[in-house]
Amino acid sequence: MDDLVAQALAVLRRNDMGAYTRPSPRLYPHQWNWDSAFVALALARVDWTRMEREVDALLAAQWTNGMLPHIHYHPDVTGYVPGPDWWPDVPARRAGERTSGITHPPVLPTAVYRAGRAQPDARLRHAWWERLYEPLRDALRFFSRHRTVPEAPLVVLVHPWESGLDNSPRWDFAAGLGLRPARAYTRHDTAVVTASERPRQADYDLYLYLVEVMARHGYDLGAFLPHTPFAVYDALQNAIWYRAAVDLGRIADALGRPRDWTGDELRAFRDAYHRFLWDEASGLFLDFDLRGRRPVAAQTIAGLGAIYGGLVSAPQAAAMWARYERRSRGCRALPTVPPDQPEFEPARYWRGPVWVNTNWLLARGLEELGLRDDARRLAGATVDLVRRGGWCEYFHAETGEGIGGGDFSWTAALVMDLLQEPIAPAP
Ligand code: 9WN
Repeated sequence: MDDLVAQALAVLRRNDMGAYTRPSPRLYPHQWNWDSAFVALALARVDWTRMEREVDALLAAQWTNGMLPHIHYHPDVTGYVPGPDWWPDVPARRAGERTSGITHPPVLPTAVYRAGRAQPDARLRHAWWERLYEPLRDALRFFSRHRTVPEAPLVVLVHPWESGLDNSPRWDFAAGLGLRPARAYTRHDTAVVTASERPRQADYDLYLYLVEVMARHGYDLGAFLPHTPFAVYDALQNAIWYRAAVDLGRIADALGRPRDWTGDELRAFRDAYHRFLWDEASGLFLDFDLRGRRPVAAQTIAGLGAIYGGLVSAPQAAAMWARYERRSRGCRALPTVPPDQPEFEPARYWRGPVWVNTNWLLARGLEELGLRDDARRLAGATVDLVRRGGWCEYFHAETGEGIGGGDFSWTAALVMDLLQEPIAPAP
C-alpha cells in the first residue's frame, strides 16, 4: 500500500467511533452527513463491512419526511455547540435518535454509487444498492417535496451550515443583519482552533438565531419562510443534488428499477439552474436570494459547482475553470474565494483557504466531462498540498500551510480516493 494511503487510513482509524468516523478528534466528535459520505468512498476499497456500517449509521438519523440531518449526535459525547438540546422534537424515523434539524449537501447517493462501483462482487454490490435504494431516494425526494417553492424545481437552502461552506462570503448578506439568538451560548470551536481561522461572532449569532427560528416552526419551510431572512438557491447545493439524482438513476438502471427522476424533470431542473443562477459577467453561477429576489453577488468556488454536477457542457466547464484558475494566480489550487474578491481571507475557513473536498468535487467533475488534463493537475496539486501540509482541515490559500482542525477525516478519505482511483491521462 502506498505510504500516503496507509497514513490516510491511520487517520480514519484514529477517528473511528465504532459506527461512524468523526470528522476531527476535538472539533467535531459527532457524525456529519457529507463527511461520512466522503469517508465511505475511501473505506469501500479497504474495508467494505466497516463502510457499510458508516452509511447505516448515517441513515439511522433519517427523518420521517426523508431528510438526512447534517449531524447525527452520539448520545454519550458532549462538547459540541450546538448540541441536540438546540433541536427539540426532531421527527426521526427511529425514536430516540438525536439529530440536528437541517440537512447537508446530498453527496451520499453519489458516494454510494461510486463505492458500489468499487465492489468487484456484483452480487454484493447489487444487494447493497437494493437495500439502500429507498432511503437514498427518500433523502433526495425530501428536497423536491419539502425544500422547493412553486416557481422552480431548484432546492432551497435554509441555513449556512446546510451549505457545508458555513461562513462563505455568499452568506454575508444575512450575517450583516445583526440577528442574535435569544438563548446565550459559548462557542466551543474557538477553544480548539484559533479564532482568526474560524467564522466570526456575527456568523455564529446568525447560525443560532436561525436554529431558533426553525425549531419554533417545526423545521418546516412553509411555516418558517415568512420569518427567516435566509432562503437561497445555492449553486453548489443544487449542483450536488442534481449529480445525486443522476447517480441514483444509474443505480436504478443497474437494479432494473424505473428511474425516480425522468429525463424531462432533470432537463427542467437544469434549465432552471441556468436561468436563475448563471452570471455572464463573472463566468460563474451565483446563488439566488429568495427573500431579496436578487442574485447574491459574492463570487466563490461554489460558482463552479456545475462542473461537478454535470450541469454544463465540457467547453463551458473548461472556460469557467480556466478563468477561475487565472484569477487565483498566487494561490494554491484552488482557493475557495478568488484573491481578487474583497472578502478574500487566505486563512479564514471558507473565505479563501483551499479545502480537499471542493478540489475533489471539481477534479471528479472535470474528469467526468472528459477534461482529464485539468482534472489530473488539480488532483495532483491536492495530493501534494496534503503531503506537505499534513492531514489538516484546510490549507492557507497562499502558503499551503495546513490549518484548522488536525487529523481531518475527509482530507484523508479523499486523498485516498484520488490515489486509489487515479484519473487516467487524456487519450
Ligand atoms: C457545522 C464537519 C463540518 C463540515 C462542514 C464544516 C464544519 C460545522 C462547524 O464542520 O461545519 O456543521 O461546526 O463548523 O463547515 O462543511 O461538514 O467537518
